Amino acid sequence: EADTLERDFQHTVDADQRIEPRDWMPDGYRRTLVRQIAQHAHSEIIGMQPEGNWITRAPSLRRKAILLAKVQDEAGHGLYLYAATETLGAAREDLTQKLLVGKQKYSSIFNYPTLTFADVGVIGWLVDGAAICNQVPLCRTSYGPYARAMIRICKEESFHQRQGYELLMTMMGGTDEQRAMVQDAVNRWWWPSLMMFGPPDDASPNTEQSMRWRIKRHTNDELRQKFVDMTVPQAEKLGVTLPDPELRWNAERGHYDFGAPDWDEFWQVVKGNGPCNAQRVAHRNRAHEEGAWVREAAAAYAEKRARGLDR
Ligand code: FAQ
Repeated sequence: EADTLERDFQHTVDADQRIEPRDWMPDGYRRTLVRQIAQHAHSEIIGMQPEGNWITRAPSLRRKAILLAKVQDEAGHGLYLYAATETLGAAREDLTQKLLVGKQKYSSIFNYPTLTFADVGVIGWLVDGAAICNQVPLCRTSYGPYARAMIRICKEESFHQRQGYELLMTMMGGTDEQRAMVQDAVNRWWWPSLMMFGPPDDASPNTEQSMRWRIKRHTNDELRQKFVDMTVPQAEKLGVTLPDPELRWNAERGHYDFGAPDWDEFWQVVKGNGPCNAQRVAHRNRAHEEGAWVREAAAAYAEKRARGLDR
């Protein structure tokens, strides 16, 4: 009987139909989804820190309002994604705990510092750009609640990407010093952005099975290539140089050739040894402790309401 269930499941997936929370699914499929979606949710929540660092120092009221709204959107994305894991039977408290003690990962990209305001623009342009490349195909992922969450998230991400690009365009039209700030930020964020897509396919243990289950719709290297192809013309228009001497158009392939990121650095960051890993996790722990009274008050209120005492 288990065989029939598994066969029917794969049939549904192969027919490009969605798997819904009450459908039978293999344990490995459920585990992989909880892993990937939780990691994605944690990335949104930790990802609030690098840009949050600049909210109090934004150069104008307009830039401050925009940045506040973007960072709030990221909190929202984290919440929808945690809700998607709950449909798989995960408990949000448990996932939060695993993030706080370093047992679950979040994206490597958020372990790099934001040194100037140009970093805010470059995060919008490159980091949100990479996020969109990776996430648009996830709107067609086989698990229904994840696919549906991705539709709204992608709409907001493309708005974020445009605000980053517009910020950079404005800075590039400014002084020499501002242009140098943008170039410096691009130099620092380019390679980490390429690493967001994960290890090369031949070093990616999860890709093959995730493709068969149609959780992932493209491999890590396919999406990285797509990102490079999309970004090079944007860099030219902006007037910045991407820091890769091997980057050039390959007419035969119809794609840009590009150099390899430093994969040792990537694994170091993933293992917790990046420039800001300790700071990011410590900050999240502090925020969690400082928010304890809010959780207690909300739980007390919910209990009171359940007993009908608020009326
Ligand atoms: N960082 O076998 P694979 C955002 C881990 S966008 C850290 O290839 P998989 C928006 C991987 O987990 C960022 N760890 O794994 C935003 C696995 O370890 P595990 C979030 C990484 O899952 C913008 C191991 O390496 N986006 O937040 C990374 O098939 C601006 C082997 O790798 C998503 O999460 C990495 N870069 O493919 C917010 C998208 N790459 O778990 C604020 C959804 C790999 O076995 C500001 N996720 N690892 O212990 C995915 O598409 C996939 O999970 C991949 C990795 C492509 C990231």
